[in-house]
Amino acid sequence: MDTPKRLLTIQDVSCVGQCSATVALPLVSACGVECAALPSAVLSNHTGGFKSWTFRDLTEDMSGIEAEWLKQGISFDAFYTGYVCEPQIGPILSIMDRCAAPGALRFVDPAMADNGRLYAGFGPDFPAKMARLCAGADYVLPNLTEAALLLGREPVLEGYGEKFVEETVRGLHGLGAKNVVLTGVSFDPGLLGTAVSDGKSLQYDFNKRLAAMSHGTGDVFASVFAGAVMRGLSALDASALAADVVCASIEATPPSHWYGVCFERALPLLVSRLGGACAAQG
Ligand code: PXL
Repeated sequence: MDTPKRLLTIQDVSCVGQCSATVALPLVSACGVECAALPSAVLSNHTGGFKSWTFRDLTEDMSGIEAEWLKQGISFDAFYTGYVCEPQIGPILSIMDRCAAPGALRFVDPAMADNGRLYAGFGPDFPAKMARLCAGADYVLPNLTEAALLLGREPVLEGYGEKFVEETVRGLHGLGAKNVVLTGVSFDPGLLGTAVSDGKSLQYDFNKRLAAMSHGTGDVFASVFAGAVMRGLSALDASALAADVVCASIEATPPSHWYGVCFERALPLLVSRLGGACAAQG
């Protein structure tokens, strides 16, 4: 029997809110990949729509945890970062450098903004700091707002064409990212999709646009994408699977459930799709 891959996710634990680590742990696990978690902070709930929250910064624990892993020879086949704060970027880069198994992959979701705006709590100079993390990424997964901010531009959310997407993707490669997975792309009001680029070719995947706007869908997407790539799917196939899981999660979420998506109800779909895809690869 082969040894399962081990991925380390580094992002906050929002105790309530179905985002970050509480989404990554079940979804990466459902992909058949071991998911270790380094919480960057603990919040009572996420900052997107709740009126208030508590926030405990865990930056100062990071170097001790890293030292312990080095002492024990613990390493990871992949790293997946999400919502993190500026002081954590240096310690995260150190962990990625020193606790990497040979060939370890880096998935960076620069979770900091959506719908044209930074999340509460991030200042205007944060995107430039996040760009440091993106520079070493094997896969960077911004939405359109995050991509613009990483490039020091005003977000453009509608009225653009393929040239704009190509130029944005080129800019993200210019930061140093090997593969770019740009989410929230739309050329047709009825369709919403993803642009996937390895720096040589750019491909698109589109799904029907769903009416509901939902928190945490970026985290669902990135978690499934990272897990699926670790299971051997191509970036385009992983992206298509992640988008299908996001759509199924949104469709399974009642309107009264405003703070996240009911991704739990899409777990059977994920397991069956990935099991089949990976069995077919041998
Ligand atoms: O889903 C992104 C996210 C993650 N973590 C925290 C957040 C948000 C979005 O608002 O507030 C704490």
